[in-house]
Amino acid sequence: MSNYVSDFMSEVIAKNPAQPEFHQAVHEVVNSLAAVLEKHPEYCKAKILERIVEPDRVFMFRVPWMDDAGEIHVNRGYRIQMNNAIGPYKGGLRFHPSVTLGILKFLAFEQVFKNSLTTLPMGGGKGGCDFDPKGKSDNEIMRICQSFMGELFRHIGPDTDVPAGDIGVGGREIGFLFGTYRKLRNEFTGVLTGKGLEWGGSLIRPEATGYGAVYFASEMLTTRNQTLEGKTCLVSGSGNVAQYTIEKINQLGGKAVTLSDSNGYVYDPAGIDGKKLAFIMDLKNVRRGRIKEYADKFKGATYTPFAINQDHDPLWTHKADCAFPSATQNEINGKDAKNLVKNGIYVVAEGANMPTTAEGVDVFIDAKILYGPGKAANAGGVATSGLEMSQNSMRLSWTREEVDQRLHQIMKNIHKTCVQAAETYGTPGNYVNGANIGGFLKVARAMMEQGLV
Ligand code: NDP
Ligand code: 2IT
Repeated sequence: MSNYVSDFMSEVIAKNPAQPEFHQAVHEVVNSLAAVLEKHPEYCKAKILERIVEPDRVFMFRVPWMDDAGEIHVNRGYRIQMNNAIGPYKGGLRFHPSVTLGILKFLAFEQVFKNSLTTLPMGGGKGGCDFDPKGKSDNEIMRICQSFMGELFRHIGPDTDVPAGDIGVGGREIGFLFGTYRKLRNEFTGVLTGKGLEWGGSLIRPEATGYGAVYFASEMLTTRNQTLEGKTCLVSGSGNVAQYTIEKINQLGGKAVTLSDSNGYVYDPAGIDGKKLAFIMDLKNVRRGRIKEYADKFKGATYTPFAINQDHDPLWTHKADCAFPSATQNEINGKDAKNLVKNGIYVVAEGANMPTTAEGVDVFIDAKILYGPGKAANAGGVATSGLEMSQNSMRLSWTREEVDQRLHQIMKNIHKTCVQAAETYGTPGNYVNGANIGGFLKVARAMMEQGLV
C-alpha cells in the first residue's frame, strides 16, 4: 500500500506542477486512506482517488477593474468545481494577492471532505481572485466584485454551485456579488451564502466558523473529561474566524490572549474580554485598520511585528492550554508545533484551512495531543451555509437559537464521526485520519453508486 501511495503522489505531483499546497493536502488525505483502500480494493479498481484529485472543471478568467483615480487594473479570477457527487458545489471565495490555481485547488480539495463531514448534501468547490483588498475604498471593492461576478454568474446557481466568503470576502463583498448576480440573471435566489439578514442570510452564519471551532475543541476536551472553563487560548488572525472564536471562548469561560494580522501579533495576558473584542470588531470590520492599534489602546498588551524570513512564529511561543490557528495556511511549521507542545498546549482546533505544515502535524500526532484538523474543526462555517441554503429553499428563516443548536449538534456529530472512523481503522485518537476517512467514505460510496462519470 505504501508503494501505491508514493506512486500515486508522484503522478499527482507530475500532473500538477508548482502546486505545493495542493500536493500537501492530497498527500495528507491519501496517507490517511491506506487502511481504507486495503479494506476496499474496489475503490482502487474504480480509480476513486485518481478521479477525486481531478477537478470536475476549473474556470479561470480576467477580472478588469478601474480604481478611484481612473487607473485600470487586471486581476485573475477562478472557480474550481471539484466534486459534486453528494450535492451542489459549495465553498468560499478568497480575495488575496497570494491566490493561485494551486492554493484554490488545495482549498477545493479540502472542502470536498469537509462538506461531506457536515452531514449536509454539499459537494466541494472554491474560488477567488488575486486582488489585494487592503487599502481599497468601498467603491473599488464594489467594482472588483461586479467585474468578478460579471463572469462567475455563468457558472454558478442555487442547484449548481453556491459560493460564500473566505479570506478577504465578508458580508460587504457578498452583498456586491449578490447584487450583480441578481441583476445579470434577473433571479433572487440562494446562490451565495453569508448574505445579509434582510435578503436571505442566516442568523449565526457570521459566527459559525469560530463558534464551531470552539465547539469542536470542547468535544475533544470531553474525551478527557475536561471543559474549556479556565483554559488559556492562543488565537491567530483577527478576521471573521478569529473574532467569533474569541467570543465563544469567552462565553465558555476560557481566556484568549493573542491575535494577529499579517504584520504582527498582540499578546494580552489579561485576556481579550468582550469590551476589547468589540474594539477589534470595529477596528477590523468597520475602520479596516491594523491590529497594532490594540496595543496602543489597551495597557498591558504588547505588539510584536513579524520579522521577514522568521523561522518560527513568536505567537506560538506563549504558555497556554489551547491553540486556535485562524489566519491562513501553513502558519504553524514544525518548529512552531514543537514550541506549542513544549509550552503546554494540548488542544489545537484549526479555524483556518491547513494552517499546520506536514511536519507540524507529525509533531502533534506524535505528542498525542487533541489535534482537530481544519476540515473537521472549521466545518461549522460551511455547515451553517448549508443551513442558510435550506432556509432559502423553504423561504423561511430560523431563530438564532435554532441555528446555533443545529450548528452545535453538527459539530458534535463531526467529532463523533472522526473518533469512530479513527478507531475503526486502527488509529484511535487520530483526528487527522478520522476526518479524512470519515469525509472520504461518503463521497467514495456516492461515486461508486453513480458510475464512471
Ligand atoms: P478574514 O479575511 O476575515 O481574516 C483573515 C485574517 O488572517 C486576517 O487577520 C489576516 O490578516 C490574516 N491573514 C490572511 N492571510 C494571511 C497571511 N498570508 N499571513 C498572515 N496573516 C494572514 O478571513 P477569515 O477569518 O474568514 O479566514 C481565516 C481562515 O479561516 C482562512 O484560512 C479561511 O480559509 C478559513 N476559514 C474561513 C471560513 C469562513 O467562514 N470565513 C470557514 C472555514 C475556514 P491581514 O488583515 O493582515 O490580511
Ligand atoms: O473554508 C470554508 O469552509 C469556507 N470558507 C466557508 C465556505 C462556505 O461555503 O460557507
